[in-house]
Amino acid sequence: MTPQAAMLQAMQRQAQAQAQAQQPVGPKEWAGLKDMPAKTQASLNEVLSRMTSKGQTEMTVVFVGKQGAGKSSTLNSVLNERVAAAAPFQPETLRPLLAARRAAGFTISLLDTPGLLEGDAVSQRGMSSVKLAMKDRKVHAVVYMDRLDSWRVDNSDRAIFKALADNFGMDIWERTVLGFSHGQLSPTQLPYDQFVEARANELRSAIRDTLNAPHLALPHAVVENGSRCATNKDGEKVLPDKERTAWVPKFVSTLADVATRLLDPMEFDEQKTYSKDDPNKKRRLLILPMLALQVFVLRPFITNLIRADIKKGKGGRV
Ligand SMILES: Nc1nc2c(ncn2[C@@H]2O[C@H](COP(=O)(O)OP(=O)(O)OP(=O)(O)O)[C@@H](O)[C@H]2O)c(=O)[nH]1
Ligand SMILES: [Mg+2]
Repeated sequence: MTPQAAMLQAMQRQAQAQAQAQQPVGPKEWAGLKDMPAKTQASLNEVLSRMTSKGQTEMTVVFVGKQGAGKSSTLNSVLNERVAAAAPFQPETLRPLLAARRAAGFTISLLDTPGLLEGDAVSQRGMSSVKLAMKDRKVHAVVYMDRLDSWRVDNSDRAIFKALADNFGMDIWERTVLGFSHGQLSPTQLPYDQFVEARANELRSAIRDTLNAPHLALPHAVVENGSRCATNKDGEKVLPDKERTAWVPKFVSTLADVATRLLDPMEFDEQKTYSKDDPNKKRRLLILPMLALQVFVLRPFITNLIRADIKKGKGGRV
C-alpha cells in the first residue's frame, strides 16, 4: 500500500470512529420480547401501541420495596432477560440498575433498587438509591413490591410508606402499583381470587391509613417469577386464578394504565422539600388561638350571661 493510500485509510477510520462517537447511544433492542410466547408478545405489543396511540413513546418504572420482595426477579421476568441479579444488592452498591429496552418505537425503562429495610428501620442506603433512580428522569410509574404470601403489615412497613412520602411527596404514591410476587400459591382458608383481593386490600388500606390518604388508587398486579410457574396452552406464564391470567401482559398493562392516566410523569427535584405536613403539628398550631378564644371571648360571654341571670334572681354567686 502506498503511503498516501495508508494515510487515506487512517483518515477514513478516524472519521468513522468520530461518526460512531457522535451517534446517540440509544436503548438496546428488547431481545427478550422475541423469545416470549407469541401470544404474550402480541398482548405486550397491544399494550405498547395503546400507549403510542395516546402519544406516549416511553415508560419509566422504578421498583421499590423491602429486601427479598421480588423486585429484581420481576424486572428480569418482565424483560425476559437476566439483567438484575436476583440476590441481595451488594452492601456497597448504591447505584440503581437501569434496564432500558426498545421495541416497536417504544422505550421501556425499568429501574431496580436495593431493599428499603435495615434491621427494623428504613435503610438510608436504600432510600438514597431510590433517589438516584428518580433523579434527572421522568418516572411514569412505581412498583411497590411485596410478597403475596406475607400477611403482616408492621411498623417497619409503615415507616417505609412514610419515608417514601417524605422523600418524594405523595406524587410517588399516586402512581404506585402494588406488585405481589410468589403469586403461585394455594391458600387454605379462602379461594385464590378472594385471597388475593384480601391481601391487596390489606396492604392498600395500610398505606392509605398510614399516609392519611384514602383517595390513593394503588392498583395491584400479581406476578410469579419462579421457574415452575404454570403455563397455558399458548406457553404463557399464568396465575392460579379463575381466569388463569397471563401475568406478564397484565402486569405491564397495569403499569401502562397508571402511566397514561397521570399525564405528567414525576420529576424528582433533590432541592425540594417534599415532607408532608404532620397533621398533629397542624393541630398543635390551633392550641393558642383556641385558648385566646376561650379566655377573651367565651369566658366573658358566659360570665355575663350568668351575671344577668343572677340579676334576674335565677342563680347563685359567680
Ligand atoms: N417462587 C418464587 N420465588 C421468587 C419470586 N420472586 C422472587 N423470588 C425469589 O425470592 C428471592 C428474592 O428475590 P429478589 O428478586 O432477589 O428480591 P429483591 O426484592 O430484589 O431483594 P433485594 O434486592 O434484596 O432487595 C430470590 O431467591 C428469588 O428467586 C416468585 O414470584 N416466586
Ligand atoms: Mg434485588
